[in-house]
Amino acid sequence: MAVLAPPQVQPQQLDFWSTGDLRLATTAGEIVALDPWSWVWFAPQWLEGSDQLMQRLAEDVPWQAELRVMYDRVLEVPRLQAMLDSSSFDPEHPFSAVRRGVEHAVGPLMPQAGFNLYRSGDDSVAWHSDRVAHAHPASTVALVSLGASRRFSMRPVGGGAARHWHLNSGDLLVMGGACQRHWQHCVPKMRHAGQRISIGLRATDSVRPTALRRGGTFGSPSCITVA
Ligand SMILES: O=C(O)CCC(=O)C(=O)O
Repeated sequence: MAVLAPPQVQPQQLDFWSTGDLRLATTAGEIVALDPWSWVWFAPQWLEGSDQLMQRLAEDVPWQAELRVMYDRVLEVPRLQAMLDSSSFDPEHPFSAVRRGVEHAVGPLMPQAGFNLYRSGDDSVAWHSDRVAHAHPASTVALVSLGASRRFSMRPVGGGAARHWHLNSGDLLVMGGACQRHWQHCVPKMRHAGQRISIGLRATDSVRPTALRRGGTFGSPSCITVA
């Protein structure tokens, strides 16, 4: 099957939501088709005021260091993590504002939010696909980046060339369609990096991002429907 040419979304002023120091969705970014069923929407500088949000989350999230058994060894997971129900945040908390912004952009979200704190360049997340796809094959995963810049890579599950993005503070990256079945993603270690927090929000369905609904093009809708 022919692979779609990466569709382009013209940057546009969405400016739909702001509160306090936070301002969301200043650019629509670009949507790239990874294969006929999988797409990534990358919206750089989607969130202004990300430093304050990073500070609040660093203080307010109950971060956990976890251990994992790998073969016969017990290893520390190389980052701090938390999985929280979004309702545990006050509606006035900047996280709640960001969640409403993501929901506005991609559609209804699952209540759970995943948080990762990368303390330095030694912290990372290895190649994986999100487990949400086991129950929801067409799930959409939105990642909001805060703090230090890190590389984010995706590679086809069956092998093939990887794609890379540089995620800066305030960027939004959304993986949609069949990304969690056909592709894996990772944040590799790097030599020098400061602290970074990522917020992961998930939708059970393959959604059409606002950027597309507002006039972007992505071939026909069936291109983002899991076959
Ligand atoms: O930190 C990121 O941007 C990626 C996080 C991730 O892949 C995950 O939590 O499953």
